[in-house]
Amino acid sequence: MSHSVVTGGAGFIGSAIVRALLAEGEPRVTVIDNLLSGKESNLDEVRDRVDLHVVDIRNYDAVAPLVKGAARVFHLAAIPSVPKSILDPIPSHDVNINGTFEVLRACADGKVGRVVYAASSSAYGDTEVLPKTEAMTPNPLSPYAAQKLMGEYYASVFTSCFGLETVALRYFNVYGPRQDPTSPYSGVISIFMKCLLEKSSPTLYGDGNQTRDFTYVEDVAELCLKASRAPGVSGRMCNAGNGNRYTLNEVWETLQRIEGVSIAANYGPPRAGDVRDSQADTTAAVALLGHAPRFSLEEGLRRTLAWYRG
Ligand code: UD2
Repeated sequence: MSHSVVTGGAGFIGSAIVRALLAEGEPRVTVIDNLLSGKESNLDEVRDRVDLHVVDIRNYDAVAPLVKGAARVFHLAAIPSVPKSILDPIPSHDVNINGTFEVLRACADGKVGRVVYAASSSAYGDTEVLPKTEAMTPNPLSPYAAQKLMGEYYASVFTSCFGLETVALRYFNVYGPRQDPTSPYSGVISIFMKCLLEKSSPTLYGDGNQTRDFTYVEDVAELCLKASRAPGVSGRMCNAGNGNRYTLNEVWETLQRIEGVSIAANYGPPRAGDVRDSQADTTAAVALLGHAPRFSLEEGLRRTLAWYRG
């Protein structure tokens, strides 16, 4: 067997990786997802070429046979969200750390070719210097950031101690079609999309001048595939961002301009655990993995808006 597996493959980013794998020529893709936040409908267009297993990643006995002998495993299954991890840290600790450990253990035991792990830019926390480079000392500001960082460390330890090839990619605020806007923990751009179409005001936490390196989901999926086959990178961590940064105010203004509306935002207190500024240095990803993001923020926002409208 030399199949590809995506944990969290029914999620917004995971399903983009599934579609990218199939577009690249994989005949079928195995998806592991407990459908807690993932949705089978995210796989609608490719459902006949996906083997979906509704399995929790903490269940080693269920995961092990599914990853055994896989050429590559993309590990995205997680409980995301900085604020959710502060309000209720136990579930995300269990899934993001213990679940990741079980996936890595199953992959090592099953002689998987390579694991690509979805790490998070939140590991950097607040830094005086921008853009953020991989050599910077991590400074997690929330349980979620600490959990995702632990996953990176475990991936690298599985490489050095157990011979499992791994690459960790620190995602920088990924957005795009299929991101679920319905929870208070949803990504800010999905919330903006919902507000724009409902003609309601979003609430910006703080002054709205915090910055993010918003990265279009297809660019991240493409980079994940590159990371799964690049030579000489096992055990490494790389930024997976676009390389830009925009304030929330700028993003909301851009969306209003695209839509031709004027809707003032509301402002609320800053959010606990929030990072102030975030921007990826993409030098390593370009040099080591051939990263070549294709979507400007405006183009990504236009495509995302078109999807939500549909
Ligand atoms: C973090 C990580 C990101 C990813 C994500 C997963 C950083 C810099 N980024 O994203 O890489 O791992 O977690 O969940 O740590 N906001 C509002 N109004 C809203 C919602 C959000 O103002 O209705 C603000 C929020 O306070 C923050 C920004 O928008 O300053 C982005 O928030 P987010 O929840 O979309 O993502 P973030 O940055 O926590």
